[in-house]
Amino acid sequence: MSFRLIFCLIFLLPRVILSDPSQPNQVVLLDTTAVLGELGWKTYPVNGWDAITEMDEQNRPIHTFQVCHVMEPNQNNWLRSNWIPRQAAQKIYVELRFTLRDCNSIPWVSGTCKETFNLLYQETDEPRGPAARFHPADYAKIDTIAADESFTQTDLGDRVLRLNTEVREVGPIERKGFYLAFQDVGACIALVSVRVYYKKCPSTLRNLAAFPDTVPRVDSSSLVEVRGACVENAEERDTPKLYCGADGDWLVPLGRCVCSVGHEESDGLCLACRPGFYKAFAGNIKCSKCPPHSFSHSEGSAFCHCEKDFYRAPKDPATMACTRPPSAPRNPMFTINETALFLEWMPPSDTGGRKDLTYNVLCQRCGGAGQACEPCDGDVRFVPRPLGLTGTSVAVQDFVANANYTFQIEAVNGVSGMGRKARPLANVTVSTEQAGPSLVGVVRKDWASQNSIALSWQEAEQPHGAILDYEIKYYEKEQEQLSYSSTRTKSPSVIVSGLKPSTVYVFHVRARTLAGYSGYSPKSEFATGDENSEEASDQGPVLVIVTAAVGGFSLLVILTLFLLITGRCQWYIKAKMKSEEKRRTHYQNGHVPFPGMKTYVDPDTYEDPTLAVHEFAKEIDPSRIRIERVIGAGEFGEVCSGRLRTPGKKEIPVAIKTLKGGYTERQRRDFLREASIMGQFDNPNIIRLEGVVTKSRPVMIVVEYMENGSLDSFLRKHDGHFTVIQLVGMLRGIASGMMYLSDIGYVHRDLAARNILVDDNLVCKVSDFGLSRVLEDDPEAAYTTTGGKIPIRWTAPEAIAYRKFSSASDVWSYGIVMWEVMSYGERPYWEMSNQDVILSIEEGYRLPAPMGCPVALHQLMLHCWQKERNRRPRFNDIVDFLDKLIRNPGCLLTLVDDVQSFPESPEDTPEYPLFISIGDWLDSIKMSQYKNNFLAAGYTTLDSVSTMSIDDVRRIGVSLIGHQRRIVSSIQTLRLQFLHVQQSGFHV
Ligand code: ACK
Repeated sequence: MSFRLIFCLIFLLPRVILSDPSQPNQVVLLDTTAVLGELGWKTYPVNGWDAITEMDEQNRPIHTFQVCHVMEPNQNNWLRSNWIPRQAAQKIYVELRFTLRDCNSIPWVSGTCKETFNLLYQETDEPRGPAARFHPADYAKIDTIAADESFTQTDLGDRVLRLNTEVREVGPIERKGFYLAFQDVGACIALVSVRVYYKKCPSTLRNLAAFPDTVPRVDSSSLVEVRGACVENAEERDTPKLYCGADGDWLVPLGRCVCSVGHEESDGLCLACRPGFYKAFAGNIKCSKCPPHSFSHSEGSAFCHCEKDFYRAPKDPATMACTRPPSAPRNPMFTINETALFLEWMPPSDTGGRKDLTYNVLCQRCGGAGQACEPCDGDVRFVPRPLGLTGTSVAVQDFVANANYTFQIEAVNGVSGMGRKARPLANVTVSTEQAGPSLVGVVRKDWASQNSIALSWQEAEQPHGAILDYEIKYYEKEQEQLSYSSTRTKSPSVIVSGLKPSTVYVFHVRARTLAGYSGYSPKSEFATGDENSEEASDQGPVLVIVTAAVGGFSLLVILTLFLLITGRCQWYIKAKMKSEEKRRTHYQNGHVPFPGMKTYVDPDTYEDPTLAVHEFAKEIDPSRIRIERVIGAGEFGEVCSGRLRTPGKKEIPVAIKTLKGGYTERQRRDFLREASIMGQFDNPNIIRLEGVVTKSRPVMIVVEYMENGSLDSFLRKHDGHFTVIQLVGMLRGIASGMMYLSDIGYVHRDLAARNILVDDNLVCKVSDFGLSRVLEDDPEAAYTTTGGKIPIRWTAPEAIAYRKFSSASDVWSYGIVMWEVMSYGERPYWEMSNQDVILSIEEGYRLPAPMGCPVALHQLMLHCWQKERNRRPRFNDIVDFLDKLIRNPGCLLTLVDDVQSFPESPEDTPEYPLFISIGDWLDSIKMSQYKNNFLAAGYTTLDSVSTMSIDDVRRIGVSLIGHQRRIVSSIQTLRLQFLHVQQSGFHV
């Protein structure tokens, strides 16, 4: 009995779609369902497998192969495909769809019926000829295929046919092609379809890069790295890459391309910008509309051209609108007094659309009637300068009496000079009509030493009023064109010091009255003496002062002068002598401690840091500590307050710093480093270490308790509550602690009010030790370009610039702490950015005196902030000075607010910047919002502002106390500046 018929009847299944063309990561090598003609597969023996081709409803063939010799034993029927070219495949997948009858469903077949068949393959480089014989042994077995589902039985006892799908991988395939073979050993099978494919990662566009079709590796765990090529009008940012996975999926996109200039991304491609738009930079940004006053006519523009009469400065970005030169300044005005001429104007009505507006003032001096005008050249002096002014005013000094001056004020911006338009100028003509003094008489040399020359001269014959002072201008004869110095004196003689030996100098003298300056006397040339000069002994009181200043004790000299002038505090001279002597023995060649004084040991020099802790800190049994409450959070863990019991002693309050759990070895070392440092100190103004807990958890550092916490928050909480003497007492304590540290060679690096602790008797103690860790910890510390973190506002410029930390840089920080204390915890430099702080210090700006600050203290601050670090006072100078102030509180009565006259400044008095407009000044103290209040109240010049009292400031509408304080502090400094300008010599 043949089962073929039975089988055919049950086999007629609906047509199944066997291949899925929407699978882009498969390349099909063979799909029997898609073959339209004869398949032409071979069978061995010919009557084993049967090829049946039916037609579907669309008249396409359905190729099936059947075999069902279940009744006969020893079946060995082979079906072999045609030769299948491998193409790029390294590994192929064979997907079989078939039905298989279970032997139980066929009567009388037990023993011969099978339920599996074998799948085999053979690789060859070319198809075998038609005459080639079939050798089963040439085929390698891929797998024995069994049905997942064969015929199953329904509840009603009917059998339902199920289609099986099996997929097998074969690889690596190395020859050019292969045959598949199906071996039947006695089963009842219908092979409905065979699909052979390999996998690939299909070509794709990703991140504006194109990736080609890529065949995965045979080894499924390794990926193929593929480099993409940027699409047209795109350029590489980071090399675009994708990885092709074994299943034909792209993985891990890296790098990218971006659209080039003039092009923007759209649907994965880079399209040209439309006319009227531009894109100046490569990047995945959209094209932008041309900025105002510019246009683009073509597609793909990288920039827009400026309209007529509009320009771009060389550094203007393409994104900026085109701009034009400004119109002329408006309403030029002048005011004149005896010594200074102030020019003021209003900004131009058209700034040209730019912000970089500056002004140039050109000066011409005109003689009497009919005489031609000529450039003023170096005759007059402009403060701050004649060119590149940012404000709308300038002071003109040193003009000659009885002359006519014409000033041309020009507004300039970044595109001035482009195009060919005439320069718009505003003109002011000023006549200095008052009669100035006539020339002084002949200048004589009285004597000369190696470094000084004494001069005298006859007073002007026609002074036309009281001589206010004389100005002596001098320069090295050889260096005439390069620079000159000047000095002033009230009497008709002077000793000019600081000169080079054996050098010829040229001197000019001129007199000043309320009406202005006389002309300069004719040149007088005098030489200094050489080393053997008999005149080489410097004498007289002025010389003593000069010597002292040159000796580097400028602070003391200034203060001496100041205090002498105020007619009090004679003790200071003695103190100065003692302090100088002490310093000479103590500080020669840097740090040399007194004999017997211990020197600080850096714990980092210990190979084993634990050893350092135990050398300098006592181990405390934790049972002696009682933690009461948490008072703050440190970087390493909580800071608590509590009590420490010591046998035979009174229980004492302590602060306990803890190291939180889960720390690393490095954190533990950094945490304990502070104890190793603190344990070396023994001074009433340094926080005292009681001991450490290292042998149990948590690790702790126990220090004395300071009832009032950190100084900055303490002062802010008690704003205005203390007398000046109390504040000076606190400062004295800090200076004394710092003197101790510098004496034993420890540089703190982070001295600031936040790192000072205060006890309930207002005693201040220096805390927060730990070298670099301190800075890591400090929220104020910012990274600098030289590396490392630095609290910029508290740090000396040399430490910021090249990490030159020293006791002298600690002195700078101490000056800042003084300022914090005197301003009750105000933030140094207010809201200025760190960068602005660095720049303004570099330009010579220093913090003004806080409101109510005694002159002597602000002077001390200024000396701590000397740029030259060797000129700063040492901590022992500071302690001595503060001690004297405390003993003579009368010296603290002169507040900066009250200063009406200021002593002659020595050469090293810091220079302050001169603000010329109210706007500049308010900008510099970040109070620009009040500009209109000043102007509306009639304060149009800084001169007038410098006379304002705190009541005036309140009256013009500054209601916030902090702002009042900041403005008044700065007004005090302005006052000093005016005095300083009027009274000091100038260096050009
Ligand atoms: O400003 P404060 O009250 O003072 O808050 C901080 C907080 O712990 C985190 O450092 C306070 N603090 C630190 N050390 C001590 C101490 N020895 N005595 C009292 N308070 C301390 C500090």
